[in-house]
Amino acid sequence: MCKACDKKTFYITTPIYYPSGNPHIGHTYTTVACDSIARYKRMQGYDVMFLTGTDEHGQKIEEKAKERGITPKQYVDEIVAVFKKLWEYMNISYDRYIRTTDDYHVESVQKIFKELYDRGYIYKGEYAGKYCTPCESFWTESQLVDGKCPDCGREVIEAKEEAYFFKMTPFAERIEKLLTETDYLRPRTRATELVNNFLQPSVDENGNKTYGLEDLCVSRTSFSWGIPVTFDTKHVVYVWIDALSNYITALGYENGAYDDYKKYWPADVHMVAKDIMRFHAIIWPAMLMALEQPLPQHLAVHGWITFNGQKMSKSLGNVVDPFILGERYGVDAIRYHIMREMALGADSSFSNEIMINRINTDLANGLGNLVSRTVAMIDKYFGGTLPTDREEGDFDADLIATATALKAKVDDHVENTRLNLALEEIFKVISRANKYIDETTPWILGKDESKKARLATVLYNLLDTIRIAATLLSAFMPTTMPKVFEQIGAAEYATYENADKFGVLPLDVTVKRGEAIFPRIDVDKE
Ligand code: ME8
Repeated sequence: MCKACDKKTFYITTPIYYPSGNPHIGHTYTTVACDSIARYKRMQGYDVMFLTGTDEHGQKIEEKAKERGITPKQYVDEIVAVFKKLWEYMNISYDRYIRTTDDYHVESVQKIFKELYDRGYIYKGEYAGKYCTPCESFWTESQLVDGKCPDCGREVIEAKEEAYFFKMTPFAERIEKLLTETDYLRPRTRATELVNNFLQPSVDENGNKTYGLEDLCVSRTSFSWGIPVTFDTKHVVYVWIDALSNYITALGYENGAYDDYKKYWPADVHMVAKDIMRFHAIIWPAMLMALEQPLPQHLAVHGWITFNGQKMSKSLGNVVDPFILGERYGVDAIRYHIMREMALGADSSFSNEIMINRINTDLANGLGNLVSRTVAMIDKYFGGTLPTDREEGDFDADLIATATALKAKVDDHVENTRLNLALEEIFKVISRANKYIDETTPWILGKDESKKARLATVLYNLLDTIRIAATLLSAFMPTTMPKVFEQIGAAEYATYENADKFGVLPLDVTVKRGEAIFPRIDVDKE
């Protein structure tokens, strides 16, 4: 709760992405999904903090910069500019952008590292293990798949060096409970896999529960592009303590750059894909437990956008460029498509054909057609302004009940990060409205002078249903919905508060014909 304004707060984060290559449609998915939730929450009256950013340290970046003969900072600056440009292009309403190279973050991470050391949770040891250079990940023998990196399937090398470690076992039992007994992890079905693969609980001969959870290597000496450990400067903080801390340093934890920690922490939703689930499900809670800080409410884990069955990724080079898609099909159509296709927890295979069909069926034929038919009929039969006489008839009650029940359903799905289902519900109402046109046959009513009041009622019901659907959709498709409001004469009435009420538009509403909101894509031409 914000003390100054009495509003409930809502804090949502994307992962901070590696600027080791340009962003693709996978990064776009997570960011667009968080953006839609942030917008929905703002619409509901929450004081929202939506954080995104970039994770800029590490060996891979150091190497890439070297190849190009520039400094790592110059290298990341260029790519960060592309990330920011993409988020602007995709209409992402983030409130704050953190770069792990920002001074305040560096300062906080150094303090966090020292604090964990002083509390006895970080100790010095030696690391020997299998290392995947492209993924910057150490693996144990048992985690390898056919002797190769379990994330990218490539060769690993033997590596050994002095390193600091973070003790994980003191937190294992609490983490197991967090994953299996609370609503932290979404979907919960992933808890078993995490517990078995990483916590590895077992009962010893004396009946005591033990865990096979390994300590985490948290410093490196083999490269220098990282945050130096203040009390042992040949070490740099290694990836996860640097990266995960962003969620609190961006609010001002252990730094003077911001002062929002008390207001927004703990986070309401961290959204990530399954590749970094274990870090957010196990290491992040352990770090917070060690620092004696409150734990985030929810970790929402989505699957991967795949292409020909493989994860779309920079290192595999099979990426789809969101700028190109947006130019071709429209930013909101892309936002809609990726959110509609991805079910929480499952992968979603990217295909142009599915995307075009989806855009044509739902957006052009479904919503676009509903708006243009309704507005065109009001123009044709009433010169653009409805008369105020009304006559109720068959099918009205069902349409109105369906439309007014929508908000509660969408609220529930957004609350539980099921964005595909939220969109599915909205489009059921749009289909219901299109069916209502077939049931009430306004073109026949229009031929009969004595049916004018009935015709006005039918067209009004359509407008008010569109208002409800478009209001709820405006969090997902923020560019095009204002155009819908404009056309249906709802600009001042399209509020969240009105989204479960019917009869909100004035009886003598005036519509304004405009361009097709979602033009149909010619499949053959494509
Ligand atoms: O892991 N499908 O950065 P990263 C869906 N810096 N989502 C995808 C995706 C795909 N094919 N590819 C990427 C890192 N993503 C760390 C994170 S957080 C403290 C540190 C999205 O650039 C998805 O959100 O590899 C995934 O978790 C993230 O990008 C990984 O981004």
